[in-house]
Amino acid sequence: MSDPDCIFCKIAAGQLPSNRIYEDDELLAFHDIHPAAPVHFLLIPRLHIPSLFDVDAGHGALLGKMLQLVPRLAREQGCEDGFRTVINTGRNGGQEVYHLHLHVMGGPRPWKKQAP
Ligand code: DGP
Repeated sequence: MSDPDCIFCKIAAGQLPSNRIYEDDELLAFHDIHPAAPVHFLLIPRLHIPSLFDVDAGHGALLGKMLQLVPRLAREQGCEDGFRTVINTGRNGGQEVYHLHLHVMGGPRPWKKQAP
């Protein structure tokens, strides 16, 4: 299920451009448009889940697949010395885009900006 007003659903559908680094039938990863680190990409499910608040037991396999994919993609993007993962959730969590996404940030420190 997708939301026609959601920018990440549009990116997943190819209706908006993105710099993709991975995709399969359930997940998509692409570079963040405002990188906060030398490597900064987002991993999203194609399924429109607005936030971590909306996750339930039926999403367990999908979330597990996302987490399993993170270290592989991080290594492929050059984060051999480690990386940071962030899921901003809700207004007080600083979430800006209401389609569940996992930030992966890494690369040589110090990073120029405060990470999201
Ligand atoms: P947040 O919801 O605060 O966890 O962060 C949303 C992130 O999404 C933010 O770092 C910028 C990024 N972003 C927003 N719009 C676009 C877009 O159209 N393309 C890409 N590649 N990234 C986007």
